[in-house]
Amino acid sequence: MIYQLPPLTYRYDALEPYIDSQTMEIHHTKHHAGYVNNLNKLLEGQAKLAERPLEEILADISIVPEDIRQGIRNNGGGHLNHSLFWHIMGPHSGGEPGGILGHVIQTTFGDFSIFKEQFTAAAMSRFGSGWAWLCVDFKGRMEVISTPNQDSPIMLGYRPIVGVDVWEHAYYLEYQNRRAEYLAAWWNVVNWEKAAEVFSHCMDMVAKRP
Ligand code: MN3
Repeated sequence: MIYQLPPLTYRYDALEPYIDSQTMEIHHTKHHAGYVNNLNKLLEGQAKLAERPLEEILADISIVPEDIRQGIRNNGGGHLNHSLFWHIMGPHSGGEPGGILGHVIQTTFGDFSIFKEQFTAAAMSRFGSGWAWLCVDFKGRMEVISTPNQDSPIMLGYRPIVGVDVWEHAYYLEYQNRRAEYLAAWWNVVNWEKAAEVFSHCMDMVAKRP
């Protein structure tokens, strides 16, 4: 499969003042595009591997030939992680999720504010580059986790619902080293309706698992 950079469904300046336009544009057209291009290069001449869904490859990275394994891990993870990141953000967003997603967050963590604290703590304590995630495990249980570099939660047996990029390229232009400020602002661009669709899809996948 030839991977393509997914277009954003909103403008680069749509997340202002929380995430600035220049950061969005560089992040999408340079960083994410770079992962996609590298992934396609790595898969050249790997017809059998390339026909498997990326999720499946990352779920069992040992199937990847050793000489391209780390590259697939970094660039395949980077592609999946960013695709979800753009999808669950948007203008006129923030607040708290309603519906089943809101209910499950409440029953899992006690309260939305406790979830938010745990998620922020996971994002703050990630040393160097990586991500914080709200995930479900193979039984559909909700959990907050963090991954280094571009590792995908899929590599650990989770399905990601919401993730925040804490690589410095995600916030340095606007917030410099102030990750806490970026995270505080980021909650305002989380599109919980989109997250609810992702959650529903994840729970369908969990239900279909033998
Ligand atoms: Mn990034």
